Amino acid sequence: MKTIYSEQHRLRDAKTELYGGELVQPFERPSRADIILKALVESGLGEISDPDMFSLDPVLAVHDADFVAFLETVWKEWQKKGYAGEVIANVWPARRMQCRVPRDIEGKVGYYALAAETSISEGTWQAALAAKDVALTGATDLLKGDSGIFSLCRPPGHHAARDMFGGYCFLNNAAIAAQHLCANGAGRVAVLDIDFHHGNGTQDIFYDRDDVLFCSLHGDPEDAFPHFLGYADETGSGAGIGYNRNYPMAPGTQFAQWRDSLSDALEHIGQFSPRFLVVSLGVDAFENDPISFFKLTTDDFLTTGEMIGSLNIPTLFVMEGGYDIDEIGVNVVNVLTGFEG
Ligand code: 5XA
Ligand code: ZN
Repeated sequence: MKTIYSEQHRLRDAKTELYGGELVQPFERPSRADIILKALVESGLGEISDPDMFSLDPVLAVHDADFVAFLETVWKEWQKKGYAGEVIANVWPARRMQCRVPRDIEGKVGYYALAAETSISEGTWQAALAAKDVALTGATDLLKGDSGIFSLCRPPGHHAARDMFGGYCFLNNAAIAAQHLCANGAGRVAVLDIDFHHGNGTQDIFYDRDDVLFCSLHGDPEDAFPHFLGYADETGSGAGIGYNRNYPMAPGTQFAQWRDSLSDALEHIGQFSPRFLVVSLGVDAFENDPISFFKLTTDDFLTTGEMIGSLNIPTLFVMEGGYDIDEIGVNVVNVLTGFEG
């Protein structure tokens, strides 16, 4: 299987994450991609290619134009205001307040942020742009006839909604790729999100669509980020009713139960009969992940890949989360190896 990878991911190198009331080194750090790449090379899974460059048009097909302009300029505006640290949201349009975009950069950050853990620093926008190129190049390869591609995106994307960033995500790489497939004649596309966290951004983007099926396996939002989306009763709206499926699971969930949810999602995807499948590939369901609470083992990721491969649908894997640095490489390689059969 070919991997698409860009060195530009290094430009996303924030120094701070708000975690447990402290500013800590971000869990989402450049070494994640380095270790995945090393494991891919050692596995001999396939060639590693640079991405092609794409315009902003495929981004604007799923994201709000003012939001994109905000991401592009926020770091400069923050510095112009004289702030010394990284961009961190500290105010929101909470209940019974006005949901409008203020002139001041602090207000804008609060308007567009869905969480405060995600600092923005110099280079974040450039890295996010490169990650969308990595995803779009993978999608283009699928359109040319490849049966499986891995887009090693960093920063991740599945929390980025039409007009919100957070959860380490800025542009929704998987959604941009899925929409690009649709726009290029794919017809029906399914997105399967197996990251530990609910893909609230992807759900948000496709919620009223019947040509994109979204299925997500994740920690119950009662107990896990993003807390305010990802419940089982969110099934779509308008034409999209029935095209959104959430599988929230409790703390301590083991593979037997997780596999049942995956089987159900795959059966549903099979019935939908999409021309392409996009997998939001997070490996933070791993038992040793420092910020998650599922109990999947390294071997379980191999089975996961085999199960996804059994659908026999051309598939684009888009990298999302996973923070056990020691095992992130082997866990990703196992999913892709299992898929290849
Ligand atoms: O998939 N999303 C993540 O791994 C990021 C979660 C951020 C929690 N504050
Ligand atoms: Zn995650």
